[in-house]
Amino acid sequence: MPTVHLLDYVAGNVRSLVNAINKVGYDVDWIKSPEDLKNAEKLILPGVGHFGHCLSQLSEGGYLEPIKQHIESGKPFMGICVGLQALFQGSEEDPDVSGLGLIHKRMQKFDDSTKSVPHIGWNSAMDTSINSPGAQSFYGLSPSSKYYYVHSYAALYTPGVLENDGWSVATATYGGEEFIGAIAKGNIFATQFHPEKSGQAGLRTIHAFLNGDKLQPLTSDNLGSAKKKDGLTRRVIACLDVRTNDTGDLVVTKGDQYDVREKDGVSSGGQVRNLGKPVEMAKKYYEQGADEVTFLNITSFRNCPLVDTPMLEILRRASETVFVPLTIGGGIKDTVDPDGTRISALDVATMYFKSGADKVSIGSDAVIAAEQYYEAGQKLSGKTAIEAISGAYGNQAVVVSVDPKRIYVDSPGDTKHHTIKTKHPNSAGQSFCWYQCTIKGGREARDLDVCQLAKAVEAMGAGEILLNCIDKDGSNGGFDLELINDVKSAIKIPVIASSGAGNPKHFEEVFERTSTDAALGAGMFHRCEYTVSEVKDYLNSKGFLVRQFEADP
Ligand code: 1PR
Repeated sequence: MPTVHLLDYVAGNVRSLVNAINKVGYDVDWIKSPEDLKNAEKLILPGVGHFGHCLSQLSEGGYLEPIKQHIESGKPFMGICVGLQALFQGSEEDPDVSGLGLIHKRMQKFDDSTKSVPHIGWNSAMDTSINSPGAQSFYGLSPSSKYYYVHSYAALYTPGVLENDGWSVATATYGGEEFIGAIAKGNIFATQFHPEKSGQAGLRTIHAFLNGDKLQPLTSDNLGSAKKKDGLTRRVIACLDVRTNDTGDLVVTKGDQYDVREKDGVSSGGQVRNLGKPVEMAKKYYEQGADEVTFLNITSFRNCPLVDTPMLEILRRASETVFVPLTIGGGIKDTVDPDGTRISALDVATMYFKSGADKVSIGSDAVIAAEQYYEAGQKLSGKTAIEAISGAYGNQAVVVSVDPKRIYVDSPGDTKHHTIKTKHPNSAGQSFCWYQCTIKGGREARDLDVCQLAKAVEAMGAGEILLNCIDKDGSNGGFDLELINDVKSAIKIPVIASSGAGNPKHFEEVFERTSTDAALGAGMFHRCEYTVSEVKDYLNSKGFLVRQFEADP
C-alpha cells in the first residue's frame, strides 16, 4: 500500500484517522522523532484540544522547524483541526503561544452570546470561488456536502484577503459568523473539520489529498441550491445501551425507565432485553445517516481488568467502518482493577480514545464531582475526571450524561432546588417540579438538581450535556421539552436531547419547541419502528437542515 506519514504528538484520537486513511487505500508511517520527518513524502498533522497544548507539544518535541522545512520543500502537507490552526499566527485560546505564521491571522472564539460553543456538528465547506465562471472545488470538497466540526475557536472569514494571497478558501457559517472550513495553497491543504469523522464526504477529501487531486470541476448539481444549505444541520444521534446479558454476551439493550429486563410472560423469565449486536447495529445506523453513534455501557464490567473490557474491542471494530463521531459512556472514572491496580479516569479515557472513541461520556462521577464543587463553594479542585480529560484532549472530547427525574412539589417554596411550573401536573395536581439528579443508572437519587449539575460541569470543562430523562426513557411519548429548555437556559455548551423519542414527529417537536443542539433516539431505532433516515427525511420535509448520508462510491 502507498503510505502517508502521520505525526501523533498529543496522543489524541488518531485511530479513527488511521482507519480513514486505510479505508482510502493508504497505510500509515508514524513520525516518532523530528528526524523521521525528513523521510516523509506526504505528511498529515492532526490536532485535537487546546491550540497552546498542541503547539507547545510540537515545539517541545522539536517538530516545528522540521514541519516548516517540509512545507517549504513543497512536499504535500495536510493539517486537520488544530493542524489547520497551527498554520496561522496564533489563537485567542492561548495568546502567548505562536503558530507557524504562514497566514497573518489569529483564531478567535465564536460569539457565545446567541449560540452554543463549542460549535459541534455538521456544517458546510463552501468554496468561495463557487460563483465565478469555471468554478472548481479543491481536494474533493463539495458545496452540497456537510462536514463534522468540533471547535470553539475559528479563523473568521474576510472575503478576498486569503484569496488575494493565493489561497483557495472554503467557508461555513455558524450563528451569523462566517469562518474558514478549509484552505489550500500549493502543497498545503488544511481543514478545520475532521475529515475522518465526516463520512464519505470526508473520506473523499483525504483520498483527494493523498492522490494529489487538487482541483475538481464543480458539476451543476454541486452548485444547485448549495448556498441556501449553508449552516449547521440538526444533529440526529443513535444511542446503543450496551451490557452483558445473563449468558455473558455483550448485547444492545433498552430500558423502560431504566429497567432493561423483559416483562412479558414466563418465556423471557426477566431476561435482559436483547436487541442486537453492538458493532453491527452501529454500522447499520451509520449507513442510515446517523450523525453520531453513542455507546453507553450500562453495567461497568465489574470483574475484569479494564484492558480486557469488551467495550474496547467493540470500539476498535466499530471505528473501522463507522466514520462519524463515536461516544462511549459508562464507567469513565478513577477505577481499581480486580488485582488492585489503580487506573485514573484520564487513563481509562485514553484507552477508549486509542480504541476509536472521539468523545467519552461521564455520568455518575460527574454528579459526585458537582456535589463536591458546591461543597467547596463553587471552586474547581483540578482533580476531577472532567478537568483531567478536557485538559488533555479538549472540552469537545467530554460529554456529561445526566439521568434526572421529576420531583413534584406544591410550590417552589417547598424545595431549595430550582423549580419550573410545568404544563404537566401530576395526579395529585401538583404543578411545580424540579429535576433530581441520579447516579448508578437511576438507582440512587442525589440532593442535586439538573441545572446545578449542568453549570458545575460546564465550569469544569465539559463540552456537551447528554440530557436523559428517567420519566421519559423508553416511553415513546416524546422528549421532556420543559427539562430541555430549562437546562439550555442555564448553560452555553451544547445539549443533546435524549429519552422518549418514539417517531419522527418527536424530533420535529424537540427542534421546533426547544433550543436543543441535537436529539437522540434509541428504542425506536432498535425495535425497527423507524430508521434514522426516515427521521432525517421527515425533518428535511419540514424544512429543517439535515445532512444527507453519502453512500460508499
Ligand atoms: O454512571 O458514568 O457509569 O454511566 C452510565 C451511563 O449509562 C449513563 O450515561 C446512564 O445514562 C446510562 N445508563 C445506566 N443505566 C441505564 C439503564 O437504562 N438501566 N441508560 C442507562 C440510560 C438513557 C439512554 C437512553 C435514552 C433514549 N438510558 O441511554 O438510550 O433514554 O432512550 P429511548 O429513545 O428509547 O427513550 P456512568
